[in-house]
Amino acid sequence: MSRPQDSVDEVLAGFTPYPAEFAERYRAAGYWRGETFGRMLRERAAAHGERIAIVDPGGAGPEGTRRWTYAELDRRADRMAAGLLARGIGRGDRVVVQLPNVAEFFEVVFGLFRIGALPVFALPAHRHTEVGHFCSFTGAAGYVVPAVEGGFDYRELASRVRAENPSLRLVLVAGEDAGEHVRLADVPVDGALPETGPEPGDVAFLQLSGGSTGVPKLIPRTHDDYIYSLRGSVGICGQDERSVYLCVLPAAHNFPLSSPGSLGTLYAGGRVVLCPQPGPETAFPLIEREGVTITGLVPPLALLWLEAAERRRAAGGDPGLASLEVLLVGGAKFSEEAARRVRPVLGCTLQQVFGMAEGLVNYTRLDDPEEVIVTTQGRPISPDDEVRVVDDQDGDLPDGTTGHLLTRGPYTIRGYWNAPGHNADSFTADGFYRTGDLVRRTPTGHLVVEGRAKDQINRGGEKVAAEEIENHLLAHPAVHDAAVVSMPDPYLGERTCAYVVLRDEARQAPPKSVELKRFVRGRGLADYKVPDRVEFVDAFPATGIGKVSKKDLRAAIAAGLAAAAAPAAGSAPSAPSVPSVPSVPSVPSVPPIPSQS
Ligand code: AMP
Ligand code: DBH
Repeated sequence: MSRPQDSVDEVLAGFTPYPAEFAERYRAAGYWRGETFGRMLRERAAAHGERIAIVDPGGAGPEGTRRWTYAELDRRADRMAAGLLARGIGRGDRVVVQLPNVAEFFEVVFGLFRIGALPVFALPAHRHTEVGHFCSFTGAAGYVVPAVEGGFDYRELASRVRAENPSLRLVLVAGEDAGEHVRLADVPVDGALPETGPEPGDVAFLQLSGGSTGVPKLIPRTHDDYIYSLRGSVGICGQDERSVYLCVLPAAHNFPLSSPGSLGTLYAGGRVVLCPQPGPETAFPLIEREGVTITGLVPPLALLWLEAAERRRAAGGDPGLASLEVLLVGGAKFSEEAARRVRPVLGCTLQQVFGMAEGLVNYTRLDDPEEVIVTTQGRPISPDDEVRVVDDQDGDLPDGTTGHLLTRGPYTIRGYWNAPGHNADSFTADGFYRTGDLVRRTPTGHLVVEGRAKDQINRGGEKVAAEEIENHLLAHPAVHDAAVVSMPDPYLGERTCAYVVLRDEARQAPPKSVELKRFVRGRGLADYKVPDRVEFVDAFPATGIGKVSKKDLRAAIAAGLAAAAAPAAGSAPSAPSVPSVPSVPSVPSVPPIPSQS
């Protein structure tokens, strides 16, 4: 068992600090005010003790609803903190938190904040491969799960992960039957907490990157920097203690956590209502019953909500959204056409948000002209967010020209946690984060997301790193090579298409697409990462220097889908099934990379 000081040192060793002159500047400007999450909750409890902080509707109608006041959340966080300490979790320890949208999420996270242990924010969709990586890579001491959720038994996953990770001392289960693990409800105790909590400049938690590499990278965020982004977000989104935020997306994701999200809402002294299911049939009645004023959605969900509201109106009903003032949409590009429908159909103001767990968050402002709201992805929170739009050689481009977005600022990390190799690629020498996004800046300083240079598929806000999936496909005995690309999709924006070259020996009895999908799922990956489509080709098209041309692969699948969707002349307009996409022209062999001489 590592002693607390070792854990603190380990966290520090993986952390790239803000250079001193920047830290001083951010403090002098009043961005970093020396707050910590533990003290923030204490202060809110002192100011708003009897106000409701968290509403958890549970599964079973209004009578099952739990309502925690600020005073109660504060007391629960203290008792959880004391209980965790008593069970050997201490300052600097990493604890993987994989909870659905339940009140316990906040009890655990604030309990951890209070003792300076670091939540590692896993998503409910993550499975053995991802969770195993988070635990081993962070040397996690604890892991917190629900019992069974969405038909999946997280206790079994935890048993397996625990057997493989000697660092894992404590598995906590939010549920009645913890199996061989410890019931979360048995942890809280009355007990003294250390006099000195974490410092404002300490890493508060590790957030996940959607990533573009083989395994997800971890993002260290400090109390100072994250709380500044909350304060900025709360102001921009017009939140105060009257705000009621509906947490629809998985609570641990950076968007619903902080933009302005549940933590921003608590910062403002408002009320967080947890939505157990994201669909309109669950969300609309909750909005009406709880008087929800603000929520955040990814584009595919926003489309679902728009359709549901339109349908109810068309049937002479009322969707019951009168209390809703602001709808944030982000995580992936929201089409202008859909954006235009938000105000007339949902009766609220759209706020586009283009953010990243690494830091920078852009919002359209509530008082921006409607044209700006529907055609841009917003502008940065802070006057000290430095935004550069550059060409392939890092040369600055004029406004209006599309280029790579680089950013540096008071809440953008200077490095991934414990990843010197990736950091050399992902940050410039002077500390700008290479977002991998292609953007254009308008004369008003708003950004328009035009595309992506990183090797990632954005599946309706859920990010899939191509390399990660390619590695899993390559593990299949019949697969010689794999290239995963995006294909257009009217609902999710993009889906994943895996191009596969089979080994010669496998060509006589080639595997079916479904078999490869099943194989990837069987490797213990989140469901959203399983390729939506598999295409077999003899070889990949190559770029001039012999790399796989993903651009050509994307064009081929897009053209194939468009041809399949377009009614052939003289035939019936509906195409019942998508015929197979013409395979990419095969290149005889990949030319060698020219030598540097
Ligand atoms: P992550 O780094 O995993 O937190 O994912 C952040 C990425 O999501 C950004 O770098 C963008 O690629 C994408 N993203 C987030 N919001 C938007 C948006 N409103 N429009 C387009 N892309 C977005
Ligand atoms: O996609 C994201 O990661 C994201 C989107 C909107 C985000 O991190 C955020 C707002 O803070």
